Amino acid sequence: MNAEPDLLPILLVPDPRLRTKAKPVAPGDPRIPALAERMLATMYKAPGIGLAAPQVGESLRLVVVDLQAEDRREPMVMVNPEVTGASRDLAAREEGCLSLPGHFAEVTRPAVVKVRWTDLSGARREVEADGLLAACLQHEIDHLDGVLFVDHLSALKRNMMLRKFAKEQKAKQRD
Ligand code: K1U
Ligand code: ZN
Repeated sequence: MNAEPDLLPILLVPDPRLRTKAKPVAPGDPRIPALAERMLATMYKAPGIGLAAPQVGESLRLVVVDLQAEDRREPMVMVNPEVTGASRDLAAREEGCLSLPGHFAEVTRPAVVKVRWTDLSGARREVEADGLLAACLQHEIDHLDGVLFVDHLSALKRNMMLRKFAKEQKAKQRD
C-alpha cells in the first residue's frame, strides 16, 4: 500500500523567502526525489500546474510541472532548469500564482523558449516550449530567481494587486 506524501505549506506574498535567489541542487542530492514527490502532491491538491521549491520554503533550484488533466497525469520534475533560448516573438497570457491565490493578470513573455534541466535519473533534458507550457516554465524559473508574475506588470497594476491581496489576508486573519 502506497502512503500519500505529506503536503507542504505554500508560502504567500509577501514572504521574503519568495524574493530570494534559490541555490543550485548538487548532483545526487538525496533529498530531491522525496521533496519532488511532496511538491507534486501539493501542486495537484492546490490545484496548480506548476510549483517551485522556494514556494514551499526550500531554497533549491527545483521545479515540478504538470499541464495534463487528473486522469492522464504527466509530471515533470526539473532539477536546475534554465532558459537557454527565447523567441523575439512575445505572447500575452493570463497567469495565476499559488503564492498569490485568487489573483490573475495578463503577462507578456517570449512566446517560445528552450529550457534545459536535469531529471531525477540524472539525465540532461531539453524542451522547446510554446503556449501554456512556455508561460508556466518561465513563471516557475522566475520563482527560482525571486521574481513573481506581478513583477512583469506595470507598477500601478502590481501595487493594486498586492494591496488588495494584503487586505484580503488581513480580513482572513480577523475572521
Ligand atoms: O507557480 C505557481 O504559482 C503555479 C501557477 C503556475 C502558472 C499558472 C498559469 C500560468 C503560468 C504559471 C499555477 O498553477 S496557478 C493555478 C492555475 O493556473 C491552474 C489551476 C488549476 C487548473 C489549471 C490552472
Ligand atoms: Zn507562482
